[in-house]
Amino acid sequence: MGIEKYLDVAPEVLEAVKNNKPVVALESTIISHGMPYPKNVETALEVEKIIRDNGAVPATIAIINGRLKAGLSKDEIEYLGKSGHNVTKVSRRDLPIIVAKKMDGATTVATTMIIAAMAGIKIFATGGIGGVHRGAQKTFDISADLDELSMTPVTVVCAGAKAILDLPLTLEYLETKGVPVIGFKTKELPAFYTRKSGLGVDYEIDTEKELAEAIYVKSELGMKGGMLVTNPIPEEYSMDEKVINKAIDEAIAEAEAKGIKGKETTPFLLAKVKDITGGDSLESNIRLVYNNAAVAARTAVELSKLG
Ligand code: PSU
Ligand code: MN
Repeated sequence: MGIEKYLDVAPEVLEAVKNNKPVVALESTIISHGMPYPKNVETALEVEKIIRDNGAVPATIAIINGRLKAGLSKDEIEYLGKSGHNVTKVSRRDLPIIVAKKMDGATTVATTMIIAAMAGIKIFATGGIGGVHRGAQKTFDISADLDELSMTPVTVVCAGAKAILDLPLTLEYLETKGVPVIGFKTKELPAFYTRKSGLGVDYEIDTEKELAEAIYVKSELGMKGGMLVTNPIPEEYSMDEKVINKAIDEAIAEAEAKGIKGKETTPFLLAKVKDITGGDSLESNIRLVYNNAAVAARTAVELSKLG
């Protein structure tokens, strides 16, 4: 009995993986919990198109009726986008329960990595990852995404981490866990809506070919875990630092006042920041995801050449 008992890989994705052709995984919590309908669905479909335009096959990942899915249909993406917060946000700890109960689930970065690895996919594009939350010294709120990066061999291309997190502590945690943090064409950790955070990354890599070489070597060495590629938002879409930081501070204060905790925290903060900035942050968010999808697809193309 193999993993097929639980996992459905779309035919196109299966064919590509078997023949070492480029594939890029995509998460679904960003669709259900990260953006409002219908922009979330439009974005998810456009991201798939960008991946194709850059020479790779997209595999959006989710759980439908308890089946792990690598590669969704348009209807399934539409369904997750429309369901929004009514669909369960599934991180590592939730996965077996949702499968056993034959429920639907939107996969976080952590769970998308798990399912991508099961399907043989090595690269994954998203917007932002979870991290060490501000105040984690007291709350212990550290996203399962970080431990997953230390365990599961999938490279995640993101735009850095949102300042809703404690960025210095997030970098420290990744260092402790042995996760390489790479700046794509930058020495500085990008802060999602803005290109700069004032914090250095471990390494700057300037081409997709060199990214692919690093991924290839890690896998040849049999080292567990993935890598984090941080790709700054294009200049023309980046936000004013003061505006976004003020919105984040307000959102965090409201979350504290309302006693928001656990898995609700990240979706709450994302929605609040969007409301406070009158939708400007959503436009930036969409543009940086497109940018990450293109880099991930081109890296997947280079990786497939290495064998
Ligand atoms: N950060 C974003 N957008 C997102 C998320 C994070 O800028 O959509 C989502 C991702 O799915 C990520 C998850 O894996 O939130 C992290 O949630 P938590 O902090 O509860 O682990
Ligand atoms: Mn958390």
